[in-house]
Amino acid sequence: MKMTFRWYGESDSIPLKYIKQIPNMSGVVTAVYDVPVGEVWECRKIERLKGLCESAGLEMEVIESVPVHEDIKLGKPSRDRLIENYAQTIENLGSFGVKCVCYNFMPVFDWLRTELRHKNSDGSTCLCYGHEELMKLDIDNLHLPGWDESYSPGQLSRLLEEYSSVSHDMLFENLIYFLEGIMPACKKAGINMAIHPDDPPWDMFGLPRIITGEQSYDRLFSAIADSHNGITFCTGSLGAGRENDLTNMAKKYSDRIFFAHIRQLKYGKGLDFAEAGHLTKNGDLDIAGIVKALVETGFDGYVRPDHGRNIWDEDGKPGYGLYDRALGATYLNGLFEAFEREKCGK
Ligand code: DNO
Repeated sequence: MKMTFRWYGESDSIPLKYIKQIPNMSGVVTAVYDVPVGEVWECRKIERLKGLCESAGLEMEVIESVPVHEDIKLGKPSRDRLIENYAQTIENLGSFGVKCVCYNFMPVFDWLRTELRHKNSDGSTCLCYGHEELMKLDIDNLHLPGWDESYSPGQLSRLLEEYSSVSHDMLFENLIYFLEGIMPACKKAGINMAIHPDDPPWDMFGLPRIITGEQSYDRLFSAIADSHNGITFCTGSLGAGRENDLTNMAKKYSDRIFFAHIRQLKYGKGLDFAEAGHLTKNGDLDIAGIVKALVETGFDGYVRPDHGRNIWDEDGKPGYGLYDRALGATYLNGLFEAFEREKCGK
């Protein structure tokens, strides 16, 4: 495996130098952030980003994310031009040594939480999801933590309206249409596509969500068998769906897991959850069991510690501070080392 760390580009408050100092960091997971969704990422922008990473001694082999335009998800006529642009971006990324692209197919919203700075009794803060609170939000006047800046109220209600006639099956067909369109570019560029699961893995505000667990993956791989079609195994997103058996899934899809986001959750009442430190004993997900399953099945992809808490009075981007993710990386490095040694009988 290759241990990586998410870096939000030059506006990230965490310097690349600090990331490089975390033990066993091979590279960063990043993106070009100043290109509107749907437009081609020009080579000069990719080259510049790669240059920044490399001069800090870090690789740039994983991109998270190249966002998918809503028209592609909605299956609008404009999608063909947008898919061509996406394919061109893939080719451009491939020419700079990128090997894996993480993306998602969630309509309108990406991840959703109701609280970004929940105070824990030890003084740390974490992200939380409260289902009742979410249900109480006024759909015609939505203000979501982390999302207010993303859409104007007018844009948001137009989009929600457009999705009202899109069923789960239609959204899935639109995903397949998209993947069929970009697979030739992926082959040419040597890039693996790693779809991120829906976070959390259930419908929201009447919007369909289709990457939620085993059934979704079976359907995805039977529709597109191409070996460049794979997944980002995000333990926190999938783990919020309590029916998902993550250890089994890690085994079952090992050869399709190109990228693993590893983080811990503590379940609350109903569908509620709070994010926790990465250790297995800090929450309800069997992090050690998942890593063991990955190692035993020969997983050879990229890993990153996912959301951390804000600790030691750090005022970091929620989920993406330095300290707790660095601790998470160190814990995960230890687990991988131990299980890898065990595997080769040392
Ligand atoms: C949140 C992340 C997601 C993820 C995208 C991938 O912290 O896990 O925003 O980057 O869904 O496309």
